[in-house]
Amino acid sequence: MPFQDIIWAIAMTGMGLVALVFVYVIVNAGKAVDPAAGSRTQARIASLRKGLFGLLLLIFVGASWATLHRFPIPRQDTSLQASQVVDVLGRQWSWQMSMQGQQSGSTLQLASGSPVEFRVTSADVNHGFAIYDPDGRIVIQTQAMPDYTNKILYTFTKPGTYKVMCLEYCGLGHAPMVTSFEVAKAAGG
Ligand SMILES: [Cu+2]
Repeated sequence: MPFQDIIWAIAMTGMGLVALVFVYVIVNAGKAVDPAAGSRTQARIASLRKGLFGLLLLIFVGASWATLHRFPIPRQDTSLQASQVVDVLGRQWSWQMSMQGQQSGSTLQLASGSPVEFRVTSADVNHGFAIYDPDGRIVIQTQAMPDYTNKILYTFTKPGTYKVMCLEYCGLGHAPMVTSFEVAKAAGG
């Protein structure tokens, strides 16, 4: 069954249940209520409400933990202790990436298996710094902002040629604002 049909079936079932509740309420609206049965119902509703609140709380905490426990943004106010540090400067319309100890102007060479800290900033307007793996999948991204440095941390596992593209429209030369770098297997790693 296609995914959309499953969602459709779930939605129709849910709407059907709501409609049934409406019908039940309308049919029973005119009937006189036995006071004892009324207070029993009140008590049942109160305990149901408590249970539902507990369930929602559990779902909220569980979903928050599941989606945030590996928060992808490292602390910005301390040194990240990465063995490889790359300074990234975006400008209209090119990327300048440099690592200490490597000749500027040549293609950046990184090693896989150990964390790389990218310190990303901009010389003019906001740019979006995004790294794509050799298969064209985005692996990490952050904003390149003037007068501010955003730090991101990433450990490459796949050797190959990685592409950097701008993710925020920054003027006429935005589309070709592309560069690349190499990731090689670390010696002995
Ligand atoms: Cu751009």
